[in-house]
Amino acid sequence: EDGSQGWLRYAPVPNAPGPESVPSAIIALNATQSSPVFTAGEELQRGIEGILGKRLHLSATAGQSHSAIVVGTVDAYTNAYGDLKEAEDLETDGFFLSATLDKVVIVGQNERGALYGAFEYLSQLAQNNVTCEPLVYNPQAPIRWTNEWDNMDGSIERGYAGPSLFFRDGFVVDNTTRVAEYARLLASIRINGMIVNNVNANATLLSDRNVEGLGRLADAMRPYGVQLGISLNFASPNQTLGTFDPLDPKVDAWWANITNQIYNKVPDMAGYLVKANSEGQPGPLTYNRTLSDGANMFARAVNPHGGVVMFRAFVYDNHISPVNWTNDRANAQLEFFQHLDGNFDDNVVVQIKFGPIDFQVREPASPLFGSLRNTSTAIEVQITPEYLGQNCHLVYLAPQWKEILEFDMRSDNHSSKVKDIITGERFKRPLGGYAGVSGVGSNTTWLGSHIAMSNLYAFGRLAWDASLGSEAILQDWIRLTFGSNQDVLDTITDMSMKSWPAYENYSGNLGVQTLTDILYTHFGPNPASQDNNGWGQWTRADNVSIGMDRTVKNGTGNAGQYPPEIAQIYENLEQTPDNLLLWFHHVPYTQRLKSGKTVIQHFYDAHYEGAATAQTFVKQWKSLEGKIDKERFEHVLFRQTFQAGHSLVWRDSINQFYHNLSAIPDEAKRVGNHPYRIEAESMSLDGYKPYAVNPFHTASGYAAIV
Ligand code: BDP
Repeated sequence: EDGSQGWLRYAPVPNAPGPESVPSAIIALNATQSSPVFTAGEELQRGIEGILGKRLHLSATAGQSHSAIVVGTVDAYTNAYGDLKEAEDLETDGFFLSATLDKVVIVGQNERGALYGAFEYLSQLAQNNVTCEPLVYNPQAPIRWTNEWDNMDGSIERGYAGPSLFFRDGFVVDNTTRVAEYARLLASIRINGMIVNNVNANATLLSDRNVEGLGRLADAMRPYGVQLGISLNFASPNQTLGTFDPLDPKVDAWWANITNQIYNKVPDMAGYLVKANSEGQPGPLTYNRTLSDGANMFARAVNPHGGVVMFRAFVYDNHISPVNWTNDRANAQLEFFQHLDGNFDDNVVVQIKFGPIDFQVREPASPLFGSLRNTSTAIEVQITPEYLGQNCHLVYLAPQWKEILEFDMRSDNHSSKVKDIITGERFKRPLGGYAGVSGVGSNTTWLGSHIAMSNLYAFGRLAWDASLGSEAILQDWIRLTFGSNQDVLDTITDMSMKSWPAYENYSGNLGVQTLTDILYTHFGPNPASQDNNGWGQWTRADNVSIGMDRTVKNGTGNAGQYPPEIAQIYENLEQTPDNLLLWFHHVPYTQRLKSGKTVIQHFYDAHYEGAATAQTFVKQWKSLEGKIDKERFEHVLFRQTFQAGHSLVWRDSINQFYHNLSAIPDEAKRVGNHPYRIEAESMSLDGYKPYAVNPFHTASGYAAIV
């Protein structure tokens, strides 16, 4: 069990009804190999053989549907078998599934939908839970894409699972076997698009050889209905034209031309993703053009081909002065985008990170969701936990995403949940959806950790249906990944559901941000780096008080960027929920929370609680020995042991840092008091010497040994 099959293992199911519980043949109503319906037929054959040990006869001929599993599009099905009344309820990518003992009907609105239906049926079989009732399944959002941050040299930005599946040494790879396997996993969770290269994009992607290569990647993904898209470097035409001004007709023509060339090789390309004027990347502001001028230039180029432009709202200057207390990076998105609402072409979607800063352990929903009414939007989340332990810690993220998706912006004093805004429903937009930064690499586990795959799985499930519960999604994933042993199910559920709160407890509390090293690694504690940096990720901690004052009254005004009902809550110290207190307010360490504790005592206690929870994960996991295959058991145990240790480093360094800063003792007298502990540098060990660690608080006694 090396993880390469993810949740599509098709392992035999104990106590499953016998092979007689499925029909004896499969009819897949399309014989073309690159068609998702053809894939669906093969997948059904493979899956049923694995789960029930029975190899079904597979054909593309619309024979006798009795005693068969029939899979196809509405058109193919009705041609062969006559009308299907549920067909009229199907939306793009949707499917109808009806499973009885002697006949299974899987009909997709399109080819992709048919494949989704096959995967759904297999998932139900693998969980021994086939739904008897015929049902129509439709997606809530049209855009359900992953964003791969893969670089042309084969490295992956914020990826923790080895080199890229797509690129190597500046070029698209030749062997696309694992690209197809990845597309298979994505299709099973109904992801329909994939941006294959980093948002910090390189113009060399557009060379003839690489455009040819993109065609190869798309060919590998097409049988799974996953459309390829690419990130663009805004300044790409500069080398040839000496300019990249989006209003220069020459530049426009350059993009139209290269776009035509790409569509020549990838006729079904999903579209472009653009990071402009952000963290040193070029963009339209370089020429005093607006961001919408920039976005629309690409929109014009892809429009004739039916493509979409995802234009990122993550626009900010990463050299802002920490000295000026009215500066606030959290304000940037609204400042850059609000006045452009309505100026974007119809095939542009503004892609907004879930919070106003950058994937922190706790952020409020980005206020931009509530204020763009005439622009299509998508939410961007990170499946790769850049600030959340980088897959060396277990952090199940669906509960965090759900909090944002369920958040009600109260735009115009009406229900305006983020999940209804991004589907286009709330503001009646034609497009919208989800982008998940995946971090998948060539490691057999895909993400570098078996147990982190719940996040990739949950992303797809929520992008299809945001009303699903985090725990229900998780349990489907556990059953598919580890089997249906009750102890395994209960234990992994318990660990995973406790994991985000635990991480928040031992990292940054009360909305203060994650408190990782901010300058580059984003891993491990470094609260000192959270101030005086140009990145605008500040805690404003001094020796009496902490937190960013984002009120309109005294602070940066960020609270006022929300629609009035929400603005009033965040403006007001008493009404702001404790878990966002320091996001919106600057308060003394002695400020009382709603719980009655002071801010500083909450910090101390939470760090002890969070680290204590991480210790229990090791014991919990060990209790599964023998109930999970050895390979995955050992691998996860290693990671959990690391997390347990690292959570102590987190606990002590954060507590010690604020203890030093505030000089307020811990009521329970734990902080700075570890009589049982012997520092490594106080021991003698041949061949090693003490080494002063930077940042100092990443080692309990300021030193490590090397
Ligand atoms: C930050 C990452 C950086 C990305 C950037 C982005 O640290 O690597 O390039 O976001 O999203 O979180 O563009």
